Amino acid sequence: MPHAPMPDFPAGFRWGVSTSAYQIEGAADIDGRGTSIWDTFARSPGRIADGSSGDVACDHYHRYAEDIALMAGLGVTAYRFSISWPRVLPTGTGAVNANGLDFYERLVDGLLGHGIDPVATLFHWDLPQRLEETGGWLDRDTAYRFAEYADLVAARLGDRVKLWITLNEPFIHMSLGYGTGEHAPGRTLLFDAFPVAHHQLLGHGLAVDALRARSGSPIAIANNYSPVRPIGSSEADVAAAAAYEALHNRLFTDPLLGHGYPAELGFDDAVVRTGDLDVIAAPLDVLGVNYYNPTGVRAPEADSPLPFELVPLEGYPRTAFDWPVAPDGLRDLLGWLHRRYGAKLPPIQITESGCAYPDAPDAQGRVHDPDRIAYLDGHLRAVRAAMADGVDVTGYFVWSLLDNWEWAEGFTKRFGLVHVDYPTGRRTPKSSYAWLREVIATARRERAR
Ligand code: IFM
Repeated sequence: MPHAPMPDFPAGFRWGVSTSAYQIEGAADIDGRGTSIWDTFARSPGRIADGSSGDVACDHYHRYAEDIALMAGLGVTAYRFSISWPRVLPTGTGAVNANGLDFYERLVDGLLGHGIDPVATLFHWDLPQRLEETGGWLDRDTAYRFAEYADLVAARLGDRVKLWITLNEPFIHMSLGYGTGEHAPGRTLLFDAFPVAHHQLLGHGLAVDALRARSGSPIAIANNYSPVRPIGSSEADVAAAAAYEALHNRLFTDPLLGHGYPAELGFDDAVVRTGDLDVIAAPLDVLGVNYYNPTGVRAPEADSPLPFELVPLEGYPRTAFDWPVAPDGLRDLLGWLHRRYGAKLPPIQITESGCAYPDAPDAQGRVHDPDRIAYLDGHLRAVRAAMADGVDVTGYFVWSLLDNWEWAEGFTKRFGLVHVDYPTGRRTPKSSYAWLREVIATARRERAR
């Protein structure tokens, strides 16, 4: 087992695990939940690698108490989950499903009863299908519906949720959902998907206002970042790397932190109305950073529709997703955010960090996942090193508590600290769970001294 003793983390550092509603809850047609774009997408032939859906997933809707007990056993101080918009508002707007709000209230109260801070994400990609039928995030109106939904949730839970996260990875939702069509709702607009970026950000800004009016708790957004590694040093390669940097790492963060949209992307910004950028730049208390891997980029072929080409990075171990394991990328990324945004950068929490491996029980029913231990060890050290470099990082959430339904990959990718046997729902903590429990216990003991 690794490794040298983990460097100390300061008192108050938040130790957490993350999940999202559609990936774990199941209960898709139960207690009045409406249909989301992911129900529709997953039920369409050929969309999901193993033909599965999140209809049952980890059945967390019924097993949430068992999952809270697993978190308590792990010793985390926070749990990041997402609220399913169609479970609360089945058609996205209008009539409220009381059962939906009741479920999240039971979850939140159960967490608080175990001393675990509830961290609630309001949108983790499961848009109500009825809103997709009126244009989804291509339609400005969806931003206003999102703010109403935020207001409704905060009216019920605003006194108990300890950190709000408006959107999860709006870049991924825009690019895979509306750009390339690999995710729901399956649109293939490429660069014409820009209105989706703007309307998500507008929804975020409007939701920040609604949340502030109802809740004294801090507010964040969780962005996905990937440090860019230029492949080649020609002028064209450097320009390609800068274009990808602007798209992946700056498109959302620049306007959130008051810089407006990166001009070099040359988007048609006809959808941006006077005052929108001020709404979007509403002060944030925390920046959520989801990090998985760096990206290699070089100049595209002459006939490419894109201003860059993505290239696999050599020389790193790889996860089951074939993503390079590169903790140095996390330290670089945190340093880049710190340098680029300076005083405008709020404290950071790593809202997702994790890896998929094909973990399976051995003959004794134990699940050994040494690669995940090495992954988490490396990434925690990278966070600590960035903090020593001067970056204000106040928490780290592992993706994920449980093996779960991994979007277009279905059940084929396991990210959990806890193994899930999908046919029975049985949970088995992996060796990474025991390892992390020790890390957290040691850190919390140290800070109690
Ligand atoms: O499972 C996803 C999660 O929903 C969003 N961030 C990346 C994870 C792993 O792909």
